[in-house]
Order: sequence, then structure tokens, then C-alpha cells
Amino acid sequence: MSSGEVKKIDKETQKITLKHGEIKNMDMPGMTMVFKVLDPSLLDKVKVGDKVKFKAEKRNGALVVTAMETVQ
Ligand SMILES: [Cu+2]
Repeated sequence: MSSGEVKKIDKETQKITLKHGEIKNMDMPGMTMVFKVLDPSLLDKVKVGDKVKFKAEKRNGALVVTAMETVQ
């Protein structure tokens, strides 16, 4: 899991903007970027400003969040 902070949620397009730390499985440094979500219900569990842990994968050329949970 990688850590991040929710910056924006777009339920219509099923996308989330995360300010994330290093994502080791994708060899990516920290940055703010937009991800698709695998399951739109993931977006119902978080709100802007939440700190989250998430798993991201490349699927059909897009970066997709496949799991996400808030952390205290
Ligand atoms: Cu990134």
C-alpha cells in the first residue's frame, strides 16, 4: 500500500486526485495526480482532506486505484 491525501473526488468520471508518497510497485516518486478507481464505491468511503492508504496498478494503460482505506 502507498500513502496519500485526497485532493479531489469526481464521482461522475470515477476519478480521484491524490497527493501521494512514493509508489514502489510503479517506481513512482511522490506527486499529486489523478487516478481512476477500479470500483466506484471506493469514492464513497473517503472525502477531500482524508489521509489514505491505497494500492494502485496499471490496467490497460491507465493508473487505477484498486484498494483504498482512510488512516487516522
Ligand atoms: Cu504519481
